[in-house]
Amino acid sequence: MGQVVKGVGGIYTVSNGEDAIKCYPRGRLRRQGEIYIGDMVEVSCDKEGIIEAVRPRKSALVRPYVANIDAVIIVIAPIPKPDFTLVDKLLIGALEQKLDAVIAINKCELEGARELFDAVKKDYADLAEICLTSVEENIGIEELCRRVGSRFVCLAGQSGVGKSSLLNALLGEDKCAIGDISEKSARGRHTTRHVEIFKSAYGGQIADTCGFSMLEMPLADPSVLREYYPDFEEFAQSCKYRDCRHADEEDCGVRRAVQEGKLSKSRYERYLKLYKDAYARWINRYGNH
Ligand SMILES: Nc1nc2c(ncn2[C@@H]2O[C@H](COP(=O)(O)OP(=O)(O)OP(=O)(O)O)[C@@H](O)[C@H]2O)c(=O)[nH]1
Ligand SMILES: [Mg+2]
Ligand SMILES: [Zn+2]
Repeated sequence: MGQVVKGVGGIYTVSNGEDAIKCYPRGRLRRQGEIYIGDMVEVSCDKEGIIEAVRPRKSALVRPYVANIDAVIIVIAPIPKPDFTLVDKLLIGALEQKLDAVIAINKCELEGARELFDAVKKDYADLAEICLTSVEENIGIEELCRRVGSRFVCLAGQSGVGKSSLLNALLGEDKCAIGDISEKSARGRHTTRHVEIFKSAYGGQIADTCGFSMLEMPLADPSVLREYYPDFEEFAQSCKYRDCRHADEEDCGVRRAVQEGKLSKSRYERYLKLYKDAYARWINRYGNH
């Protein structure tokens, strides 16, 4: 048995902790989405390694496919402009999979980092550990390394925020290619195109991923979305209806908390947009009943 630490073009690298071998999946496991990076797999060896079976997963994230992680490090930066809806979606994914979440504000030496830190604290203080890092000026790297500890973590976030740079800094070695930010759009270019797992200093593992910028919410019942907003919970207690979705219901405790400045307006507005999108997709698929 071993762990899938890398997969490119249908060929997987499986490691038993010491040696790594190239493996091909057997039969139906060749289909896309059957094998996740991080999977524990049964391997048989003939001339080459064959992946025979995948062990049950402790956790699973899709697009990119990563299995068995303990925590997700959501990386944002002053440049490219943060996409907080993506942060919200990644947090929903983390909660759904019962993963710990860390938000790393990278490029913290740049202008705007302080304001970004305050905004992140306002919206996410109850939901994730928050830390500041700069690969450029070697700030917060040691601390982030300690936070990773012996866990298996995955770096996630927009293209160009510095995930691969952070990984290299955490490993103390240049293992991953890093990209340029294109000057015109200040957007990343998707330099990392596959997921790969590396050993970290404190006995854990770190997976670098590509941008996740296409992350879509699964087609889920929109009414369950509120379950992934634990920060709304205390205010939802005073909603008139127990199954209130905090959209346009009368006497909604969550909307009241927003009006009274007790709950972040921007976080609520992004929730409402995600709710309405999910609702529209649900109606489109199952009709209005
Ligand atoms: N100023 C500054 N630039 C940084 C810092 N960390 C990374 N960068 C730069 O940000 C750019 C993008 O870095 P990457 O590590 O390739 O970003 P990524 O998140 O892996 O991007 P994808 O692989 O496309 O998802 C590079 O030009 C890095 O040099 C930092 O702390 N400060
Ligand atoms: Mg990268
Ligand atoms: Zn409500």
